[in-house]
Amino acid sequence: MSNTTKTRRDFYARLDPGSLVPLWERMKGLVPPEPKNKTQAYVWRFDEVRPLLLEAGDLLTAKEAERRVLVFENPALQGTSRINSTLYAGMQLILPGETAPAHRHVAGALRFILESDGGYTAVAGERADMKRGDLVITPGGAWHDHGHDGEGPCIWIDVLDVPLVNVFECGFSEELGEDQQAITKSDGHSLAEFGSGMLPMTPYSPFAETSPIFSYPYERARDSLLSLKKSNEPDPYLGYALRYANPLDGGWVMPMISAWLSHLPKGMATQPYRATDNQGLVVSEGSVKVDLDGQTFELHRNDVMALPGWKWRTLKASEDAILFHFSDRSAQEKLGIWKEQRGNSGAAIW
Ligand code: GTQ
Repeated sequence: MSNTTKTRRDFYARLDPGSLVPLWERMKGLVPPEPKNKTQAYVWRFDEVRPLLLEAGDLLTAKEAERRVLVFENPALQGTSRINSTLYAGMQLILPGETAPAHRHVAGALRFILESDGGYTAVAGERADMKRGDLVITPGGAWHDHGHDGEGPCIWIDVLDVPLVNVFECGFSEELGEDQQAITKSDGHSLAEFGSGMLPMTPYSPFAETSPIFSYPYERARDSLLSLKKSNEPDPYLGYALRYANPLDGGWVMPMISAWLSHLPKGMATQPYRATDNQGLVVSEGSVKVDLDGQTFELHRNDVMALPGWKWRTLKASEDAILFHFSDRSAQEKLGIWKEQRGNSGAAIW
């Protein structure tokens, strides 16, 4: 060891008891020249997860579990309950006659329904049926419970901004003490009031920064998405895409989670694209090949994939595909830090 090194080491050792560290030893890690994302690209196959979730259905009731969910924990983020660096996701099961009791938390949630015949969720006094492909959101702070009046298992994907809330260490949660909250509004009320292209004469925001519409039915979303084909060319980087919007400000559906749908017609291959948001996707229809930094993943109906931010990606549809996407883009945009790059031409992005 050279004398300089030894002198420096001795100096650092004397800083330590005073809770001081020399920035110059940390600088590169602290302020990286470009994003280094810890998330591992990973696929959860529906065919493998579903039987395990049904097994959990035999082991305990939804009420006992409070929420009977298998958490998608990214293999590179073990112990953190995160699907990627900033978001929580899991697959939830409710069986006929069960309820997941009413509770509320600061974290916001979205749910993308995979399988349901008679499942429903109640949010802030309104009930919404859950049907395959519907997006149902639970704004932070809103009471919510889930139930099932129908047949067969009801299965959906949960995405929550819990990790971000916990970075700020401002999470609260509370149980109502009842299986179900009181229903005070008619079914479809929020969609009628805010989601028909019209708005109340005196706009108000029942859920602060989150969209006042809490159920976005698949049928409508899918029709809109596929209608684009009649008059538009697909975006070469994204395919045909529409995002779930907050009608009050035109922004994303939730303040910390973005959600959108894309459609890739059979044979379409997207051009190289990358963005800083931590993403996930669910295959709603068809099959798709995702190439991420040279690694290829084949995804089929209901498979779920974690996508790290800032890695080059292309998508190829082996058959007509509809994908549900979620990410922390909404939070990044609000904080002014989101960036994207379309095409790897080497052009500077900032
Ligand atoms: O349905 O309220 O996957 O509170 C994790 C936490 C679902 C829910 C989750 C939750 C919920």
